[in-house]
Amino acid sequence: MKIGLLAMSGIRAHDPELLRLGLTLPGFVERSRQIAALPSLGLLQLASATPEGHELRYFEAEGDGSEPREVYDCDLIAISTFSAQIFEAYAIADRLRAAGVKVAMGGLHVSVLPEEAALHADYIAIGEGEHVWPRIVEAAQRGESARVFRASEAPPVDVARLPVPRYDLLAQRPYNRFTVQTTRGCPWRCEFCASNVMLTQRYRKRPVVEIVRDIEAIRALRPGAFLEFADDNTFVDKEWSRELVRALTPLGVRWFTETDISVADDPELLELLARSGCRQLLIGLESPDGEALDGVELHANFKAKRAGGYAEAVERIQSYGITVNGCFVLGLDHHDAGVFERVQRFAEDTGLYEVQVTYLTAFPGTPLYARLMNEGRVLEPGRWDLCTLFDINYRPAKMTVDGLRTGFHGLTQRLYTAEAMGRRRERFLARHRRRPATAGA
Ligand code: B12
Repeated sequence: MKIGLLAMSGIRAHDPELLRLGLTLPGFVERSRQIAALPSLGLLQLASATPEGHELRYFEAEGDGSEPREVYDCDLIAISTFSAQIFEAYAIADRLRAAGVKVAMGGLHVSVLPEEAALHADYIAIGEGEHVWPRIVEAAQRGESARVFRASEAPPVDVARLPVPRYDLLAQRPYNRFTVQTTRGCPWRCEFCASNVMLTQRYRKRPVVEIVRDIEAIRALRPGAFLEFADDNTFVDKEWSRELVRALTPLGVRWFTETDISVADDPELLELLARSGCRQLLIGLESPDGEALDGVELHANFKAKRAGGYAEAVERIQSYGITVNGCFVLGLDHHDAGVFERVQRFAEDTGLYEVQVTYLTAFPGTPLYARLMNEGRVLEPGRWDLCTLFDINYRPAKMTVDGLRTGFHGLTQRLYTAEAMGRRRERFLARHRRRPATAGA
């Protein structure tokens, strides 16, 4: 069969005022441009699990949500889904099926809403795809009727034995940033998190040699490529982390990842990170105040417990010359209209190199979504296109929707001007006397 892998890349947001601001705020635009162009690792991973004897091609949907014409030459198209673009993905799937092309869908969104997806696709995958994908390919080849495939009904995916993702399928495309996965899952359960934790219950680390193998495959294809780890939380196991970072150092790669604040607890790891080509650590601080974080992480109240030490931890990490991108979720239940000022002050006082602000968002399948639905606080249930992190899809507890929006706009205007960014950079240099290695470099 001719099999097409269709990625829906790019950034999504609808709020017109924020979009207007985005066009004029350097900090916002820069990061969006960098990340918008990432390929779909999920699909490349499926490609490497495809049974022999099929012709494989990788496609990207266009920015306007339309599909390239060549997808209609395929017998089967695999689409990977996030909530924000799900309606575009369904529309493409409907057109493909009307033209007689079989459609398989998987990924975060359809894994939590398979019944909805079944209205648009022939085959739906729930959970990790490596073991169900070959079954889907066989079903399509035999012309089997539509059905749902659950990862839980196949043997568990062993992340210690993943084949190299088929990066080679991207050879003709102008990517210069690639994703590599080093871990799956996260030990924490933040109420709002709609990430890999939805697909896998346990936190799993890959063998360092295999991660290096994957990076070598990228380097062979595109020497000098920038790497982003597609992890939820990379440095949970500090011993394994040190082993990983030691192995990355001689490769001379530039890379970026997401982790939790406990990375600050390990001076040896920080020293290794500083020499490893790590350009930036993105850390979900979520809120400057511990009170607002109480109960947000459902297993051990991790975030609330650590919040008191945030400032010191950020200072320690950055003192090694590693820039921190501190992420804040605006609109938590304890957040009142003073939160915008508090986030800005925190960023100023701690000397955070970079700040990312997004709205609290009720993603389908999350504990937050269930709670807010129960409380009647989800605005327009089913409007998955609002799940962008830059649009509001729920009623905040201590602010109006408009208050949250206006405060957020004001904060972005203050955080992302060229002057504010320059100030953060200068302060980093002055305090740490090291040239920051940035994620864009
Ligand atoms: C890299 C990345 C991106 C890249 C994606 C590139 C791409 N085309 O895939 C870019 C920068 C484009 C991106 C954009 C956005 N992202 Co993003 N992104 C990530 C990130 C960091 C890693 C994703 C990844 O590669 N995972 C690793 C792969 C191996 O896993 P996977 O994709 O889930 O695939 C596995 C299974 O799902 C399954 N599978 C997947 N697809 C299919 C298809 C079939 C047919 C089958 C059988 C199986 C299958 O098999 C795979 C292997 O097991 C995650 C956070 C994270 N740590 O996961 C956020 C994340 C996915 N992003 C998120 C969001 C919100 C966005 C944006 C809306 C942000 C914005 N405002 O624009 C946009 C969405 C735009 C869009 N086009 O839809 C959310 C999504 C939540 C949700 N439920 O939808 C996440 C989880 C971050 C978060 N915690 O909020 N993102």
